Amino acid sequence: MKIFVKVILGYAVISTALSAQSSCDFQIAVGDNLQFSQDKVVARKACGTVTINLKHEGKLPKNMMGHNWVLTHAKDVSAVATDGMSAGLNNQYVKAGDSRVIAFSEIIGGGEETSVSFNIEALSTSEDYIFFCSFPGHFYAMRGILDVT
Ligand SMILES: [Cu+2]
Repeated sequence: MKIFVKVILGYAVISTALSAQSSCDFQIAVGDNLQFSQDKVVARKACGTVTINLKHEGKLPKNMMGHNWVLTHAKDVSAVATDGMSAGLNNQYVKAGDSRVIAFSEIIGGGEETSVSFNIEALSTSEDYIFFCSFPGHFYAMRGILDVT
């Protein structure tokens, strides 16, 4: 009986880990350079809500090497990043009320973490979505694809 309980518990732990991984929750790391730890996120509409956990593993403060996670349609990246530049750090380098922005996190510096959740049901499986960092000058290098399935 004891063994049986252990097996059941073990299975529950493993299946919880697998479902968390496969995945409506994503871990993305950044550092003191212009790079996300992954350049592609594949997320399922069935998730309903998707959460991006962003962790800055570097040392530099956010006014020097800040990073965030901003999601737009591919066609809007440059315009949103340009408008974000003049919005300033206090606005997370995102223009206030920018309707082209699907989701964005705050800007974080070394040692900090943040997360952003968004509804994926409204997104289309046939469109191209890009995530990028809107810190001035970063969006050229810091970007990746959000693939909606
Ligand atoms: Cu950045």
